[in-house]
Amino acid sequence: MTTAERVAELVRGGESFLVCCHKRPDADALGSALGLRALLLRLGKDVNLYVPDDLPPNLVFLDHGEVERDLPADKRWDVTFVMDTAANALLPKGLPAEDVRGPLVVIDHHANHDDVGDIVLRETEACATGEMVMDLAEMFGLRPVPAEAATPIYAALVADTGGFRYSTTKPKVLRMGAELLEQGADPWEVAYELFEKWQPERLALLSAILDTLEVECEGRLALMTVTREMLAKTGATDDMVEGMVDYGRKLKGVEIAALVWEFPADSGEGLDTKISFRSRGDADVGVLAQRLGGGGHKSAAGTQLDIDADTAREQVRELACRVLCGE
Ligand SMILES: [Mn+2]
Repeated sequence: MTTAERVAELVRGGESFLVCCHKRPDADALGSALGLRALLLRLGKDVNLYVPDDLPPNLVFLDHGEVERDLPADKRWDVTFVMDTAANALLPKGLPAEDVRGPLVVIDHHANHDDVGDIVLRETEACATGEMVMDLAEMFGLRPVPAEAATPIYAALVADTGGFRYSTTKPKVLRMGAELLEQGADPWEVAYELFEKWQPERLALLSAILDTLEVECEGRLALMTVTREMLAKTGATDDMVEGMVDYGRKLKGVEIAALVWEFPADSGEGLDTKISFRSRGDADVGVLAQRLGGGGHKSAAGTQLDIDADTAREQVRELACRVLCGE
């Protein structure tokens, strides 16, 4: 039996399901979770969609009251799904113990991952976890997908393909996009909510970040920094940093862009440094991030270090130059 068939069997045999996604959800995590919830409801199942974190402002449009911030007490689930999650550290907080939640089924598309989950359905070729939800819908005989699944799954595909631009945008993905539009997704609404609709503080932050841009390695590496001071000065919030690293990659000739981001430490004391990587071509930033204790995809990855931003920037510079130039 394939893993997909095993998952289908668990769905057919179960009655109550808990669906969640990784910490600090992005559009693919939340969209694929909402999509799976809609499918399970169509199959007559009982579903709770649990996301304890605040939704970033650009994803609020996806939630029409489906998302539960707290779990009902005294309830048990036959199976728990965690969407788009590649690492134990990214499991949502407050996930119930195994005797309450049942087996943990991970649906994911990250090539770099640890051993999270009891049953792992992972398609590293999929452009998004949302694409895998479309394949599950097919198995359940739910294609075309129900209207209530269309917008969240469409958002998942659009976000993880950078607006159907990345090389993961296979013909199959565009056919799925077409189906989702036919089922009611509004392409401009989704694109505007996900990528535009910037507050003035965010544009001011972009301007400040661009002031920190340095190009190294004969124009192949772009380095940028966000400090707490820059956030305070511009009035921007941490979720506005999302996507800023892409600006480094826009520069002609840049193969790797890195954004070094001062971030309140997980311990609650002092500052950590998050690093986001983007790659344009052959360079594998997933491997680069892994060497710094993180992970991700070949073209988009990240890590978190408990050192200051300047030291982190130096480490990134050294490591990325070695990857690019073999020095
Ligand atoms: Mn994803």
